[in-house]
Amino acid sequence: MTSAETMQEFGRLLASGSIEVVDCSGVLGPDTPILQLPPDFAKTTPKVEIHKISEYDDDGPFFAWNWLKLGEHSGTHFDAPHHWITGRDHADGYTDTLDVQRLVAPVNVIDCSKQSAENEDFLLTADGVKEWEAQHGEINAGEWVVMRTDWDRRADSEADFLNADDTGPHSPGPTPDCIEYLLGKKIVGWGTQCIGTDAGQAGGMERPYPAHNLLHRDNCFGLASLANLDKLPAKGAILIAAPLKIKNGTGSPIRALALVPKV
Ligand code: 23J
Ligand code: MN
Repeated sequence: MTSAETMQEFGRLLASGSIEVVDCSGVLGPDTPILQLPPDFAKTTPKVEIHKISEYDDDGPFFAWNWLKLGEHSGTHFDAPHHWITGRDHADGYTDTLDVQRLVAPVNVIDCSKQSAENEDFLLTADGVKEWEAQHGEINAGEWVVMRTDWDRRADSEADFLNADDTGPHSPGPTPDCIEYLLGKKIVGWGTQCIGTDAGQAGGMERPYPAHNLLHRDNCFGLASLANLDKLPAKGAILIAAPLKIKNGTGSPIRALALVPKV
């Protein structure tokens, strides 16, 4: 089949619902959990604000619209390579310069929901990924890899979502060897359902913040606060994760969409 024929069939399958579009974003609003940095960082991302301009009233009799106060790294969002110091020299590492061809790609969904329910500090290792590959097939170059933890079920409570105590945040994530292994496979990016791409306790790892440090070093992308990964197959879906084209942007909220074969 030519790509034109495949595309035509693909369009038919989408229109008929044989391919389902699954929404992998959470709701973005004033209740969206926001990353808390240690107190030594005075400047941080504010809560999302939605300000009404008009809604069919004196300020706009036949139109409704809002303006937003919104951090780049708020809610379901994209981390561009320039977000981290290790990625600072990639000219195509900003939201407005990155290669959009990379944003639409097959997605590997590694189900860690059971382990994460048992242990809120669960870490996915390279060996864990290899076990998953033995069961579901190899992860290939140019693909997304996402860690399913069902953490999106906590997203309507910032306290549960951040899950912090005196020892800091507790949420699942990858080990350094996990990210190194995936980068060796030439993935396009790594995503999680938690507040960031790294585990809550990643600051104390032997190589701190491995997802941020290593992914962006290699010009790869991060996705955080993904939703509905329980509705995706382990393999076989295509993920579209596209940031706004913010000038010199380091990230952006996204509407992450997965195309899932149903029949
Ligand atoms: C800024 C500083 C540290 C971290 C982060 C942002 C994120 O997790 C993020 O949203 O990219 S760890
Ligand atoms: Mn981010």
